Amino acid sequence: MSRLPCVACINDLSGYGRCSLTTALPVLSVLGVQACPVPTAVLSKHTGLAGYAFTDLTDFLPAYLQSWHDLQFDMIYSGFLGAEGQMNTVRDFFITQKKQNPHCTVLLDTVMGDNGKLYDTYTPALCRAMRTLVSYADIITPNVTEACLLTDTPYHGETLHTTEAVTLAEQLAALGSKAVVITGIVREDIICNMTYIGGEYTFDAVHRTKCLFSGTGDLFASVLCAALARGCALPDAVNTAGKFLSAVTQYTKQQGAPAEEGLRFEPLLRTLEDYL
Ligand code: PXL
Repeated sequence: MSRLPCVACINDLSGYGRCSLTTALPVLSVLGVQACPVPTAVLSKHTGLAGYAFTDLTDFLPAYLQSWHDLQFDMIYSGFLGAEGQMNTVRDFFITQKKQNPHCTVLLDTVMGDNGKLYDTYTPALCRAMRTLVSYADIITPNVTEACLLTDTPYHGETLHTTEAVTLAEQLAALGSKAVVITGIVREDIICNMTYIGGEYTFDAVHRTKCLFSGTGDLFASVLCAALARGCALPDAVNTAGKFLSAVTQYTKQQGAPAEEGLRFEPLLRTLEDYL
């Protein structure tokens, strides 16, 4: 009996605002990948929207993942973490899954902030813990803000020259991840996503809309994850994610949607397979 690729998705559940699990689950499903959610926190809406209610699920996480000890995943996709105390539980899950299945790929989206600022619930201790988690990952997908935070590099905007991007990628790889994808590097009229593996780098350029919608990184990482789970090579998966994000961002801008409501990916979801 053939089986579908199966991914454990460690992320928060935000009721409103199109980010984290509400983005990951439909994207993986539409590409025929089984998505198994591991909620790290429940929020009524994402932290960029005023007055959100938040429950951290740190205490529930060990029992949740322990109950999966007999399951094997092709990939683990980890995103927003609710608190510093979750790091060891998540790390142990990476380790036990890799022991059971050496081919299990860990995609760590190092969600911490954007535009030079930390997200509301992220503390310096949580950022330090994220840095430790990087050493257990196969692929990390920091944006420019997160790449700077992880490497203690002063942040001076989303524009990076090639030499700066390569230096950041080298420093990130030195933290222990096999591959690094730095997302959202700004270059006048284009946005570049840089893939760095084994000392080699490629830049993948897409159209820049100059609008920053909430959950953009989550949509990018979710498409990347689904493409990888279906067997795409990393540079191809980055290309697919970049092209789809560009189309969705242009569509959302045309619709005049408020940035904090997130990307209107729903009407384009059924076209996602065409970008592979
Ligand atoms: O898009 C990243 C993200 C994920 N989860 C929550 C967030 C954010 C960004 O604001 O608030 C809860």
